[in-house]
Amino acid sequence: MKVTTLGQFIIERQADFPYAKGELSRLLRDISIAAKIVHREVNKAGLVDILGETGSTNIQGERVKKLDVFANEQFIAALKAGGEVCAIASEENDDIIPIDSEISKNAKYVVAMDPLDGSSNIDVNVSVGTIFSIYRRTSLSGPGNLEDFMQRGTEQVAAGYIIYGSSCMLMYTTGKGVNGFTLDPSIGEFCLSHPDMKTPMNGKVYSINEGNYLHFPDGVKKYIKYCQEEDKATERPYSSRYIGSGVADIHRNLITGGIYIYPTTTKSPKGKLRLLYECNPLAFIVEQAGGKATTGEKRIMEVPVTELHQRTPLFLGSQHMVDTAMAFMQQFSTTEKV
Ligand code: P6P
Repeated sequence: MKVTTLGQFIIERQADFPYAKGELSRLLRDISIAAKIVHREVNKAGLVDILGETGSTNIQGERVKKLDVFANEQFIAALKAGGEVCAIASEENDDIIPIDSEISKNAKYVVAMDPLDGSSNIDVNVSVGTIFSIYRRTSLSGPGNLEDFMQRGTEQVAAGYIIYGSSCMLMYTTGKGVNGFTLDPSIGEFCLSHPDMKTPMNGKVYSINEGNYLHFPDGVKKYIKYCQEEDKATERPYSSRYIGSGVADIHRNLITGGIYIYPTTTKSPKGKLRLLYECNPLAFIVEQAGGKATTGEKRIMEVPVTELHQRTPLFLGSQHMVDTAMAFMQQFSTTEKV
């Protein structure tokens, strides 16, 4: 079977962008380099001397960083070295990271990322992921600024995620479909394994932390009960699958069909997930695969971005399931006043 590496694929697809001079291609390559380094460390996390606890030191005598800090540093370093971005926003950093270097002086892009989503699962050997979103800068020159990130999800140039699971996969879109690549560690290359991915219009899996049930909006409570009813015609009850690592739940649902919901709760009155570097990139991917991503009321990618770490409720996955959940929200959406 012909092996197409991520690098080959990006170059082949560069023709999709007549004006592209290779910057976006190089940017995606920079991300994949960091992903390979993070994959190597995540895979070893079970070993005592590198378990993600700060304060311990590894055999080189370096202070061992928690893996999410390590991942953050790797992606920042790779993006800085690549010279294609003028600023970075990260879940790990309160403020944006402006990049002001000679090689980045003509950079056209900014990257928003969650370097290691679900990192609390590392110590129990559960899959985790990196989520990234790429925008064209709106500022004219010099280091990027906060305004460069205050763009709706519809303005994304590209988005994707890496899942560090039983295999390491990189999924991305530039607005012309979704393609998935699996890392072949024997050659150190991401190889095309899921060309032009499409998510089923319907599914039989719902993913939500039902521990928060009491504090969900009524529409969500009603939808959960709908999922649990016996009804052969619609193949209910559905299965409840919740890993607690969003990238893992969403990746599974993308392939099998399903819905992931993180609604408002008492603890998270605006929802828990972050709009800029979790919900918008995941929404871009899922929409490009034929799915849907909303706040329960409106399209995620049309929500105005006004703060770097802005939170939003998220209903994401198979189109018919999101539509049904939204219908319940519409009918009963007395979001519990918190
Ligand atoms: P809870 C991880 O922290 C995350 O952002 C998502 O990846 C995950 O689905 C969710 O939060 C888990 O949150 O409140 O259910 O533990």
